[in-house]
Amino acid sequence: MYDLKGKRIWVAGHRGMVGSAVVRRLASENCTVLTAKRQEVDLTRQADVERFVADARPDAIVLAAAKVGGILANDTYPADFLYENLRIETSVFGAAHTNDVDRLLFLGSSCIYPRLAPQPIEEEALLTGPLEPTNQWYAIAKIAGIKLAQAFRKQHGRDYISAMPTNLYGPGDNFDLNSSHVLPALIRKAHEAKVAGAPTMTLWGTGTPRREFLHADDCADALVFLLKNYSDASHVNVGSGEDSPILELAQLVCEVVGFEGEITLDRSKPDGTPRKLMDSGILQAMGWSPRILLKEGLAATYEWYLSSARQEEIPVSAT
Ligand code: GFB
Repeated sequence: MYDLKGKRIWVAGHRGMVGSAVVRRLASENCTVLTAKRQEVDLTRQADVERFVADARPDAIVLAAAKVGGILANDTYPADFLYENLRIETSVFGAAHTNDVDRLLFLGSSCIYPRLAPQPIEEEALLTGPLEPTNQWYAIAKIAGIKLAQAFRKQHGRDYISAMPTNLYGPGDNFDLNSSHVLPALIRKAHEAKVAGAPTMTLWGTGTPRREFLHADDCADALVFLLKNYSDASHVNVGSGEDSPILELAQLVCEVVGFEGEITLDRSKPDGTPRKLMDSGILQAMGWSPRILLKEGLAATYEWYLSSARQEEIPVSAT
């Protein structure tokens, strides 16, 4: 439907886990990938973004830039998550429209849905109930992004679309224990416990919440698929179709990393939403499905963590 051949595609947020995966994926398309240097373009500043878009003249934009973080960061820095994300969105959508960029793919998150949405969660569940309190700030910003895409489509006929990925993981993830999502945190904790010969590693919360995971490269593949094949107002879920309790995930991570100690629970930390398994039926019916199995993806991500840890001189072996 939308031929990428010869097109100039700006990937906003190209240094992040998803943005860098989209850049890798677009390398096999016959298009020109544009990126903006952080020192030159502050995506929260409308004037910077207007100037960049006017100079770079993209045909399409993939808006993968966002202030992101795990449950604790979301809960601790509500203003940053709401305000920075709203600013990025208004800057990029505004600059796209002003400069006549007619195609834009906005990236959201599964936390846009009500805390207790029926599972698996269909696209139609949006705005049918109260949000999960720990990440409502980020969720509101992402809902605003969906609405911006729909509003520019309705009022100005712009071909702006939105994709809602489930919880993502992969190379380039954030492994900082205070701000990361659960999988990178578990990889790091299991690794450090193994290296230290510690008897235990700690999991936040009760271990009972269920989460669905998708590898960033699968997500990027789905995004490029949507960019090429989808044009409608409704946002589209992007998931793997499988979820499991956090405690089981922790056990799988320990197996991959080779940590044989015990897992203990820190119940002072929040659980967040009890479950968020997406219904990705619309995307699958269009012909897309994920390829990377969780265990294989985790092993590759652990390898990536070890190689980047070596560069930062984090201990990687017990010697
Ligand atoms: O990935 P995560 O931080 O975010 O946490 P959410 C998922 C689950 O893993 C929660 C538990 O139940 C956590 O309590 N968990 C266990 C841990 N141990 C750890 C740990 O060491 N670190 C972390 N981070 N979690 C995020 C939202 O929600 O999901 C974002 O806050 C975004 O806004 C993202 O939507 C996709 O899945 O709860």
